[in-house]
Amino acid sequence: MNVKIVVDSSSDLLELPGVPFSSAPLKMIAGDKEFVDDAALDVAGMVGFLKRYTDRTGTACPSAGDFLEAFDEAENVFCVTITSNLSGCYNAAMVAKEEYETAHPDRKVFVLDSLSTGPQMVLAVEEFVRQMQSGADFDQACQRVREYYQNTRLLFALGSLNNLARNGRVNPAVAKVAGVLGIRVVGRASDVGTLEPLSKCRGEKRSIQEMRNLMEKLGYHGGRVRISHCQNEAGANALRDLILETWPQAEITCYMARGLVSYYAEDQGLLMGFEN
Ligand code: X90
Repeated sequence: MNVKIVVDSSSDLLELPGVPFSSAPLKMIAGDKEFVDDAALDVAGMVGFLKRYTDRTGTACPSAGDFLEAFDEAENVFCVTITSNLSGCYNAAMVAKEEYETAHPDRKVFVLDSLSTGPQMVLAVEEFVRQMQSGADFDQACQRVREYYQNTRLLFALGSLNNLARNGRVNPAVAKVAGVLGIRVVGRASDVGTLEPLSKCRGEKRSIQEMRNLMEKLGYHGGRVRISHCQNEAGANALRDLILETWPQAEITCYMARGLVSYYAEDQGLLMGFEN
């Protein structure tokens, strides 16, 4: 059976060694300049450019056609998208699924609305790979990922919510709090896939401590953790080390966010997906 995994670029994944895989890129737009969130994107260069750019900027999700292209000629496609509450990705993927299945009645596309983004999407993809490797068939694997996914969460710590507010993704009043120098808004992806601020922390050290405390409150007990950071490797590593103090067996990886997450999480932002 020929199975392919398709995500959008908010997952921060560029490839999956040994597994047929595609990422449909979102785009960041500043005037007539377009940054395509693919492997060729110079993320640090984009972040630097946007810091100096004072006009309006925005993002755009991939089209149904982009998803169709990503499905390629796979018999079965496992697809995960960023929350449908903040982006058109899920919608585009569902339109592509309809078209694909109509054109090829013997093929199947499963689309998971992550109600989240970044590292929580990574956890879903990794679980799907484990299921396929353990011999589950496609439908079983999709079903098990759905169950597994219910016991995963996303927490974030952001120093600025400017781009989120300016693009209508969070309430401007919430964004104002984060705009105060040195304040990080710590929050989570809500059950309906929106940003849910939980606390305001002064300084990175406190926000990392708060993320660790919140994950425990949310039922974390030593499972997998994925941390993506925007130009903040030190912060990601500090969070990892703090988690390991209490849960030395935890399996944790840290990595740099790609374009879309960097655009919205902004400089120093941290996102953490974990099993609870
Ligand atoms: O379609 C588009 O143009 C993309 C819009 C994406 C908007 C949200 C991106 C959020 C990125 C910020 C912190 C974590 C948020 C949790 C989401 C439920 C990262």
